[in-house]
Amino acid sequence: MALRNTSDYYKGVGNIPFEGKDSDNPLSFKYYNPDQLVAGKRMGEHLKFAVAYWHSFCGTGADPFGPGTLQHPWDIPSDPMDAAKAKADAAFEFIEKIGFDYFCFHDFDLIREGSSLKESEKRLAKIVEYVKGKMQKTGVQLLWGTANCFSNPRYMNGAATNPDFKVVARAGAQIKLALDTTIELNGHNYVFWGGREGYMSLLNTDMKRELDHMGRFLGMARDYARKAGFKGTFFIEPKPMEPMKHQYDFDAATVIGFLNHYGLESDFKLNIEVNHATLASHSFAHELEVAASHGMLGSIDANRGDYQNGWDTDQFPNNITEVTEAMLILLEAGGLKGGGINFDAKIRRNSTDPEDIFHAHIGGADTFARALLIADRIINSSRYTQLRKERYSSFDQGHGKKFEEGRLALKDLYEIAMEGEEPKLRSGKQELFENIINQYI
Ligand code: XLS
Ligand code: NI
Ligand code: NI
Repeated sequence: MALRNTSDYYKGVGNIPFEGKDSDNPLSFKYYNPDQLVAGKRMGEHLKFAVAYWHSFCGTGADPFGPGTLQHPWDIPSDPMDAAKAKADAAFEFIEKIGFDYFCFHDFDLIREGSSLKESEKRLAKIVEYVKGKMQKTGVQLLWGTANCFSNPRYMNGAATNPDFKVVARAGAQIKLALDTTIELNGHNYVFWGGREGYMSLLNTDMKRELDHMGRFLGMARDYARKAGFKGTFFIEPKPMEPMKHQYDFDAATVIGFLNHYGLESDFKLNIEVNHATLASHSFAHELEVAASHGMLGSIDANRGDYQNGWDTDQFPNNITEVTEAMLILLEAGGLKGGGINFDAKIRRNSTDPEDIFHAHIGGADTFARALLIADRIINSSRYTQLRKERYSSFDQGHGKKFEEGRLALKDLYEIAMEGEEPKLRSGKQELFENIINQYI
C-alpha cells in the first residue's frame, strides 16, 4: 500500500483560527488566542500547549472488552520506518493545524520497538533524524520526552524497581536512549512516570530496597543527561495506582519527600496530571498547590477523570471550575517551572471521525484559556486575594510576626495566651470565596 501524502491525513480540516466566543464555527477557538496578553505575558506563553503523541497518534480506542475502533492509515505499512514516518507526517500535520507549539512523546511512540536493544537503538536514531526535519520545518518544539518502561512484558515487575538486576540494567539502557533522543531533539524537559514502579503485593516486595534502587537509578539518569549537555528539568509525574496496586510516586507530597530523601530536589520538579490527582483522592488544585508551595510546580498533564468511574479515564478537560482553581494557583506561583500544558488525554472509543481529535483539543485549549482569563480577573478585580490575606493578618505584626520569625518559644505562647482572652471565632467565609469564583466564571 502506497503511503499517503504528508499533508492529507486530516483532509477537510484547515488551520484552526481564533474566532472568539460568539463564533458558531466548531472548528475554531473561542477563547484560546495565543497572542493575547494576560498578566503581562502572551497567553501562548502561559499555557504552552503540547500534543501527546501516544494518545493522539498511537491510541486506537482498544479497551479490555474490545479492539480498537480506529484504523490509522499510518499504522498500515509493515515496514516500521515507513509506518513511523507516516505517523510523524500525520502528527506534524495535526500539530500545525491545531496551532500548538509543542509535542511530547515516549521513545516507542515514535517507532515500533525492535526485537533487540541494538535494533531499537538503530530505529530510534533513524526516526529522530526524520522528526528533527519536521520540527525544523514547522517550528514545533519538544516540551518533553520520556521512555515507555511499562508496556513491554519485561517490565511486569517494574523497571528501576525490578527485583531482577538484569531488568534494571535493561531499563537503564532504554532510559539512556530516550535521553539521547530527547537531547537530540532539543527537549525542554524529561519526564519519569513510573507506571510499574510500585507493587502488586507487599508480600513479595522489599519496599526499602526498591525505593533505594529507584533513587539511585534516577540519580544515574540525571548525571548522564547533565554530562551530555541536557539543561532542562526532570519531572516526576505522580500517580497513586494503575497499572500497579500501589505506585511509589503516589502523589505530589510523597514524591517531594522522595526527591528530598535521595538528594534529587534541585534537578527534579513535578508534572501534575489532573486525573492522577483525583485517583489519589485529591483535587487537581490540591496537587498543584502542594507542588507550588515547594517551588516544584514544573508542568501539567491536562485531562479529567469521571465522577462515576474510578480509573484514569484521561478525558479532555472541560470542567471550567476545576481549571479556574488551577489557573489561580498557576498565576500566583508565577507560572510553571520549565514545563507547559500537555494534553495527556484521549478521545472516547466511539469518537471515530478524524475531526474528533480537533474538537477534543479545541475544547481542552479553550477550557484552559478561559480559566486563565477568569483567574486573572479574580486576582486583579475581586477581593479574593485580599480576603485570603486578611485571614492571616494576625501574623503580620506583634507576637504573630515574632512567631513566624522563630522568635517565640512554647513557653511564650503559654504566657501570651494567659494574658489574653479566649480567642473569638473568626469565620472562614468559604461560601463567599466560592461565590467570588462563580461570579467571575
Ligand atoms: C499514564 C501517564 C503517562 C505519562 C507518560 O497514566 O499519564 O501517560 O504521562 O508516561
Ligand atoms: Ni501523564
Ligand atoms: Ni495518566
